[in-house]
Amino acid sequence: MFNIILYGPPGSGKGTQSEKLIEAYGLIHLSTGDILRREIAAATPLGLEAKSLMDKGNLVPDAVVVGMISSALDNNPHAKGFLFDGFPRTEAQSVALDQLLADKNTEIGVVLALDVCQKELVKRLLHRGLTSGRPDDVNENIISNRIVEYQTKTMVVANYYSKFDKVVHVKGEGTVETIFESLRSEIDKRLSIK
Ligand code: B4P
Repeated sequence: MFNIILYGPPGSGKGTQSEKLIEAYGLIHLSTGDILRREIAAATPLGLEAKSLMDKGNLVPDAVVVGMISSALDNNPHAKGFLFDGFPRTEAQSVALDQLLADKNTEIGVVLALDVCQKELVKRLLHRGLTSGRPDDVNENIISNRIVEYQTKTMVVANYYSKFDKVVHVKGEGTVETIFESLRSEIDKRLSIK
């Protein structure tokens, strides 16, 4: 099993690149943002709790997202590997994920970190906001709050995995195809030494 974390600030291209990576490597895509938005659309109690936080650009509680990921892992016992997109977003989520994977005798193979400057992030998200229908994409103050949440709570995730020599930085600016090729080359390097 080969498991990947696609890591980066809001708007760095995680969702975009995930679509291509799961197709290329036959991985199961686990996007906590997508799972939460499905819960919101279905108006479940979890979705209602998450909506008020997400609409403001705040993270939802660790226990909620860890529970969602735990169920998703249990529901896919024959997966070749998982692509985690937008998870983990705090150190507590990272520790919980490592434990969940260890319980299944597997681990994270690589953390691919997409580097994109803040000006470009805001531009992309506002542009997506024109059509996405996502309340967290339309307002520049909410986008700024998402970036602050990333800086204060999520940047530690890269430090955490750096201790295990698992983080690779990839330039997240340029065409979608060029970035995909860079990600692919980093994954293939790791797969060849497995
Ligand atoms: P997410 O759904 O993870 O949203 P995101 O950070 O905006 O990234 P996304 O993957 O959607 O965007 P992408 O960069 O691909 O999270 C939303 C919210 O859910 C969070 O704020 C939080 O409240 C909550 N949440 C989710 N997971 C959580 C967790 N683990 N813990 C707590 N809370 C959690 O793309 C952005 C735009 O850029 C797109 O329009 C795309 O077309 C464009 N783009 C991509 N690549 C490009 C390129 N190379 N050039 C130009 N544009 C590009």
